[in-house]
Amino acid sequence: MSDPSDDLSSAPGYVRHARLRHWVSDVARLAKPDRIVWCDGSQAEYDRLCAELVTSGAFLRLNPKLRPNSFLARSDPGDVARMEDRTFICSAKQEDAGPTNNWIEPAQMRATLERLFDGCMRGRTMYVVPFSMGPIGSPIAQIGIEISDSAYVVVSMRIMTRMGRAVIEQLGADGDYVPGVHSVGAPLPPGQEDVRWPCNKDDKWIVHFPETREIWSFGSGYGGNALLGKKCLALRIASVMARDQGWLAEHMLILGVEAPDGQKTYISAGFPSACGKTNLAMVIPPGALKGWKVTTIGEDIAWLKPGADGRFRAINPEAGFFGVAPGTSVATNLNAMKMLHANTIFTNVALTPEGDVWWEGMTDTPPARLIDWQGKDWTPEEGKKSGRLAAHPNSRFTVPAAQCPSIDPAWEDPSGVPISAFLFGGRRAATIPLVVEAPSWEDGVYMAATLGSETTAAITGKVGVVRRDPMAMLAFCGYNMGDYFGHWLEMGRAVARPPRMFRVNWFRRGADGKFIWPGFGENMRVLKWAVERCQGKAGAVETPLGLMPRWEDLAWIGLEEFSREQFVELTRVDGAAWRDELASHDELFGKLGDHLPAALEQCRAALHAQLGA
Ligand code: SAT
Ligand code: MN
Repeated sequence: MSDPSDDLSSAPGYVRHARLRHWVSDVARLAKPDRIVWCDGSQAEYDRLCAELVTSGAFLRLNPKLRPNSFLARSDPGDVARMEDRTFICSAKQEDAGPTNNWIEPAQMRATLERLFDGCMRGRTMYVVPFSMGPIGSPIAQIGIEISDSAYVVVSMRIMTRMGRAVIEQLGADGDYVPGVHSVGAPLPPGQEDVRWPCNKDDKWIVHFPETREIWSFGSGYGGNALLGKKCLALRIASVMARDQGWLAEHMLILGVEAPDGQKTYISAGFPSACGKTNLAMVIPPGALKGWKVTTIGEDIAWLKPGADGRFRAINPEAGFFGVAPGTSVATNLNAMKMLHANTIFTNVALTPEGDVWWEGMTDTPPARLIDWQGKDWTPEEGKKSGRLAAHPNSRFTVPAAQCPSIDPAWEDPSGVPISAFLFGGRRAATIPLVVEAPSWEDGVYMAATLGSETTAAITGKVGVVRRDPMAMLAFCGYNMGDYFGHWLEMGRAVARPPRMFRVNWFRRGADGKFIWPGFGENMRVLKWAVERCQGKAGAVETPLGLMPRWEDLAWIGLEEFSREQFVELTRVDGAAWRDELASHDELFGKLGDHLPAALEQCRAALHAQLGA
């Protein structure tokens, strides 16, 4: 076999970028694939790759009558979520990665990568995937090139990003791009049949070099580990660019709220993975709130730049949604259910005998018979007995954003939408009230910096323990968390009209252990209050934590069964619990040393005093 890396002309004629061609052949020389394919992003290429994945057994074509042009992929049971303990920020100085990131000295890491990637694509195809995060040509967008030996990654990237030839043309002869190299880390010896989901069982690495803006990912084919445009580029690398260039790259949804008078307010909201960002981004207001409408711009990531009008302008850098399937139903997220009608890749959900998909929470009663996410027979009775779930709790759908019924007409506006409010929330069974507005930008940054959440299945590790997840960026901030807080403080001064800041908690539980707040569509009541606060229309009361709505400040029409007593329980500030809460803020802040901005120390001292703690 000839060595494809010797042949620089493997690049199509439209690739005029010499540096890019050289980088691709350098990677090929190291990884030694059997062949190189430059992806053009066409529908024909997507269809061909999906057909190949069906033939190889990696994809199952769903019943075209029920779910046209859609597929089911089942991953290796050891490769089902992001792996934070295998994620590294390899800045030149450890201090720049900070205490919240894993760090390895760059030269040492490069030596490890050389060893791992040497020959890792043998027997496989090396795909070159040009992609744009953000509308191609937008002043807020960034271009990346992902090299991957996974066709699953290629078809997923075509949904999640603007991918293909148009991006190469935008790059021209010398445009800047973020290079990312991804391998499943499973070379295929000649004559050996491939497995359904190749990955490396022993070795997984998700590596970032922030100074040189490079990404290397080895061993996993799943989600944010492998689709390098998402958490790796759009958050970890972009957060560093944003620090250097004066903007924000955040783990936030973007939604539009239209009031009955037609006035539109855009809100960006940060929640940790699997805390309902997708549901909130597509929320359908309760019918009783006549004339209120919500539109969707993004459901995971927001890039925000100070605009000429003195406000942050936000874009969703992605073009698709990689959402958590379990819990999604016509009751919890009708827009999502509609958007998944076709052209969707499902990963690790269950399969019905009719050739459609199912997951826990999709319907109240599960189908009588299913094939579970690992391809085994499953019945509700057996599932109940063994506790075995039909769909993996971090099973996902990958779907074009344009299919979302609530997609905002401006979602691809290259200049972004103006943001009036930031919301931050986590999953907290106790202590944190329904909603608090920060009295100042500094207080808001403090609130966001001390965000805590119970961990979910979106990451490997223990589920349900509270951890500090500042701005929902713990796993995604590509530099020192203390410096990141400083950057946030500074960005509030970089715009004439900084957004108002709110902290929310949909997940508080009562004495009976049940959620107090009905959540989902009813969250609209909180959005409405936030919007009316921005417009100077809604009232609030000062509390030791900040500004909170009184009962009469929220709209209750259509939710008459929710009592004042429940509202009191939902918004109660429990002094003893807050003393513990503040102590746990110390835990995080203590780690940051002299990188912790003094303004946040002052906020904490003020809060101590307010609470009499
Ligand atoms: O990082 S993923 O894209 O796998 C999903 C998430 O954790 O939000
Ligand atoms: Mn996310």
